[in-house]
Amino acid sequence: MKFNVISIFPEMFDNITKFGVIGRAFDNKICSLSTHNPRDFTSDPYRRIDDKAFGGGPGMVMKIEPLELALHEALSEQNNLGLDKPLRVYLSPQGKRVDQNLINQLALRDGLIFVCGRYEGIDERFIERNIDLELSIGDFVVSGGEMPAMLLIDSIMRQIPGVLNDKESAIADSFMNNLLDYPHYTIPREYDGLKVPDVLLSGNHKQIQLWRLQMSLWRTFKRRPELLQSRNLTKIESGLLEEILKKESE
Ligand code: 4FN
Repeated sequence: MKFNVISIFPEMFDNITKFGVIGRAFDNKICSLSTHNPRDFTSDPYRRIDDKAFGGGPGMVMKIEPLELALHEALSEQNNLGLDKPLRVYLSPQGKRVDQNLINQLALRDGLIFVCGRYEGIDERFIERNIDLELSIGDFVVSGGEMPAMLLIDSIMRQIPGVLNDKESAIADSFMNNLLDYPHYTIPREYDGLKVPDVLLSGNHKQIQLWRLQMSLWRTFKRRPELLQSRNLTKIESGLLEEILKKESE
């Protein structure tokens, strides 16, 4: 998988190639990333990539020309690698909200181009002419599209075969069922009077599995009920959920 990123702060992306499972995947050349700085494609002596907004108001807008030249460099690099028509993604608050389903779709592509905005955003004509998909990571203000892009790269890479080892994949698969995680515990068995639930010490694997599923269902129902909407519960699952809700109301 080849990532190209268009950003005026390309050094921010050095970090994600260095650490943890994602860093290892870059070392192993399973994925590669290159950046394209619009500032390198300015034609005026001040190297301006932004200017005042037409219509007035505070804040600056990123100019179309340096962005398009940076994009063309990204596209020709993808082309030289034999990847034609990479998906061009703009990270913005106007975009579609990202979820795991969308991440899985993106992980099927060979090449992705991310465009990161700064200031008040980018000239709308750039989006109209060049962008396939506008995506948002959530409804909160950020300073630029770089951190959202890095977050997506992390999440997408985890879904690419060979990035995680077998053990990591098994763990990752276990939370791919659209439910929140169950609670986790490790040693000591008792800490300042706080105990580990008895069932986890019982050695009864069937019981433990059911308890964990029940906790996952309960937490999801309580904290993120909308996640249960996307999927029908099995008979066992709805039984476990009913049981704990009944226990709770007693
Ligand atoms: N943000 C909001 C409303 C108005 C503006 C913003 C905002 C970075 C260039 C966009 C934000 C959120 C999720 C990119 C936010 C994202 C961005 C993202 C983003 C600088 C202009 C800006 C209603 C969401 C609070 C700044 C809401 N996912 N403007 O943050 O790029 O990807």
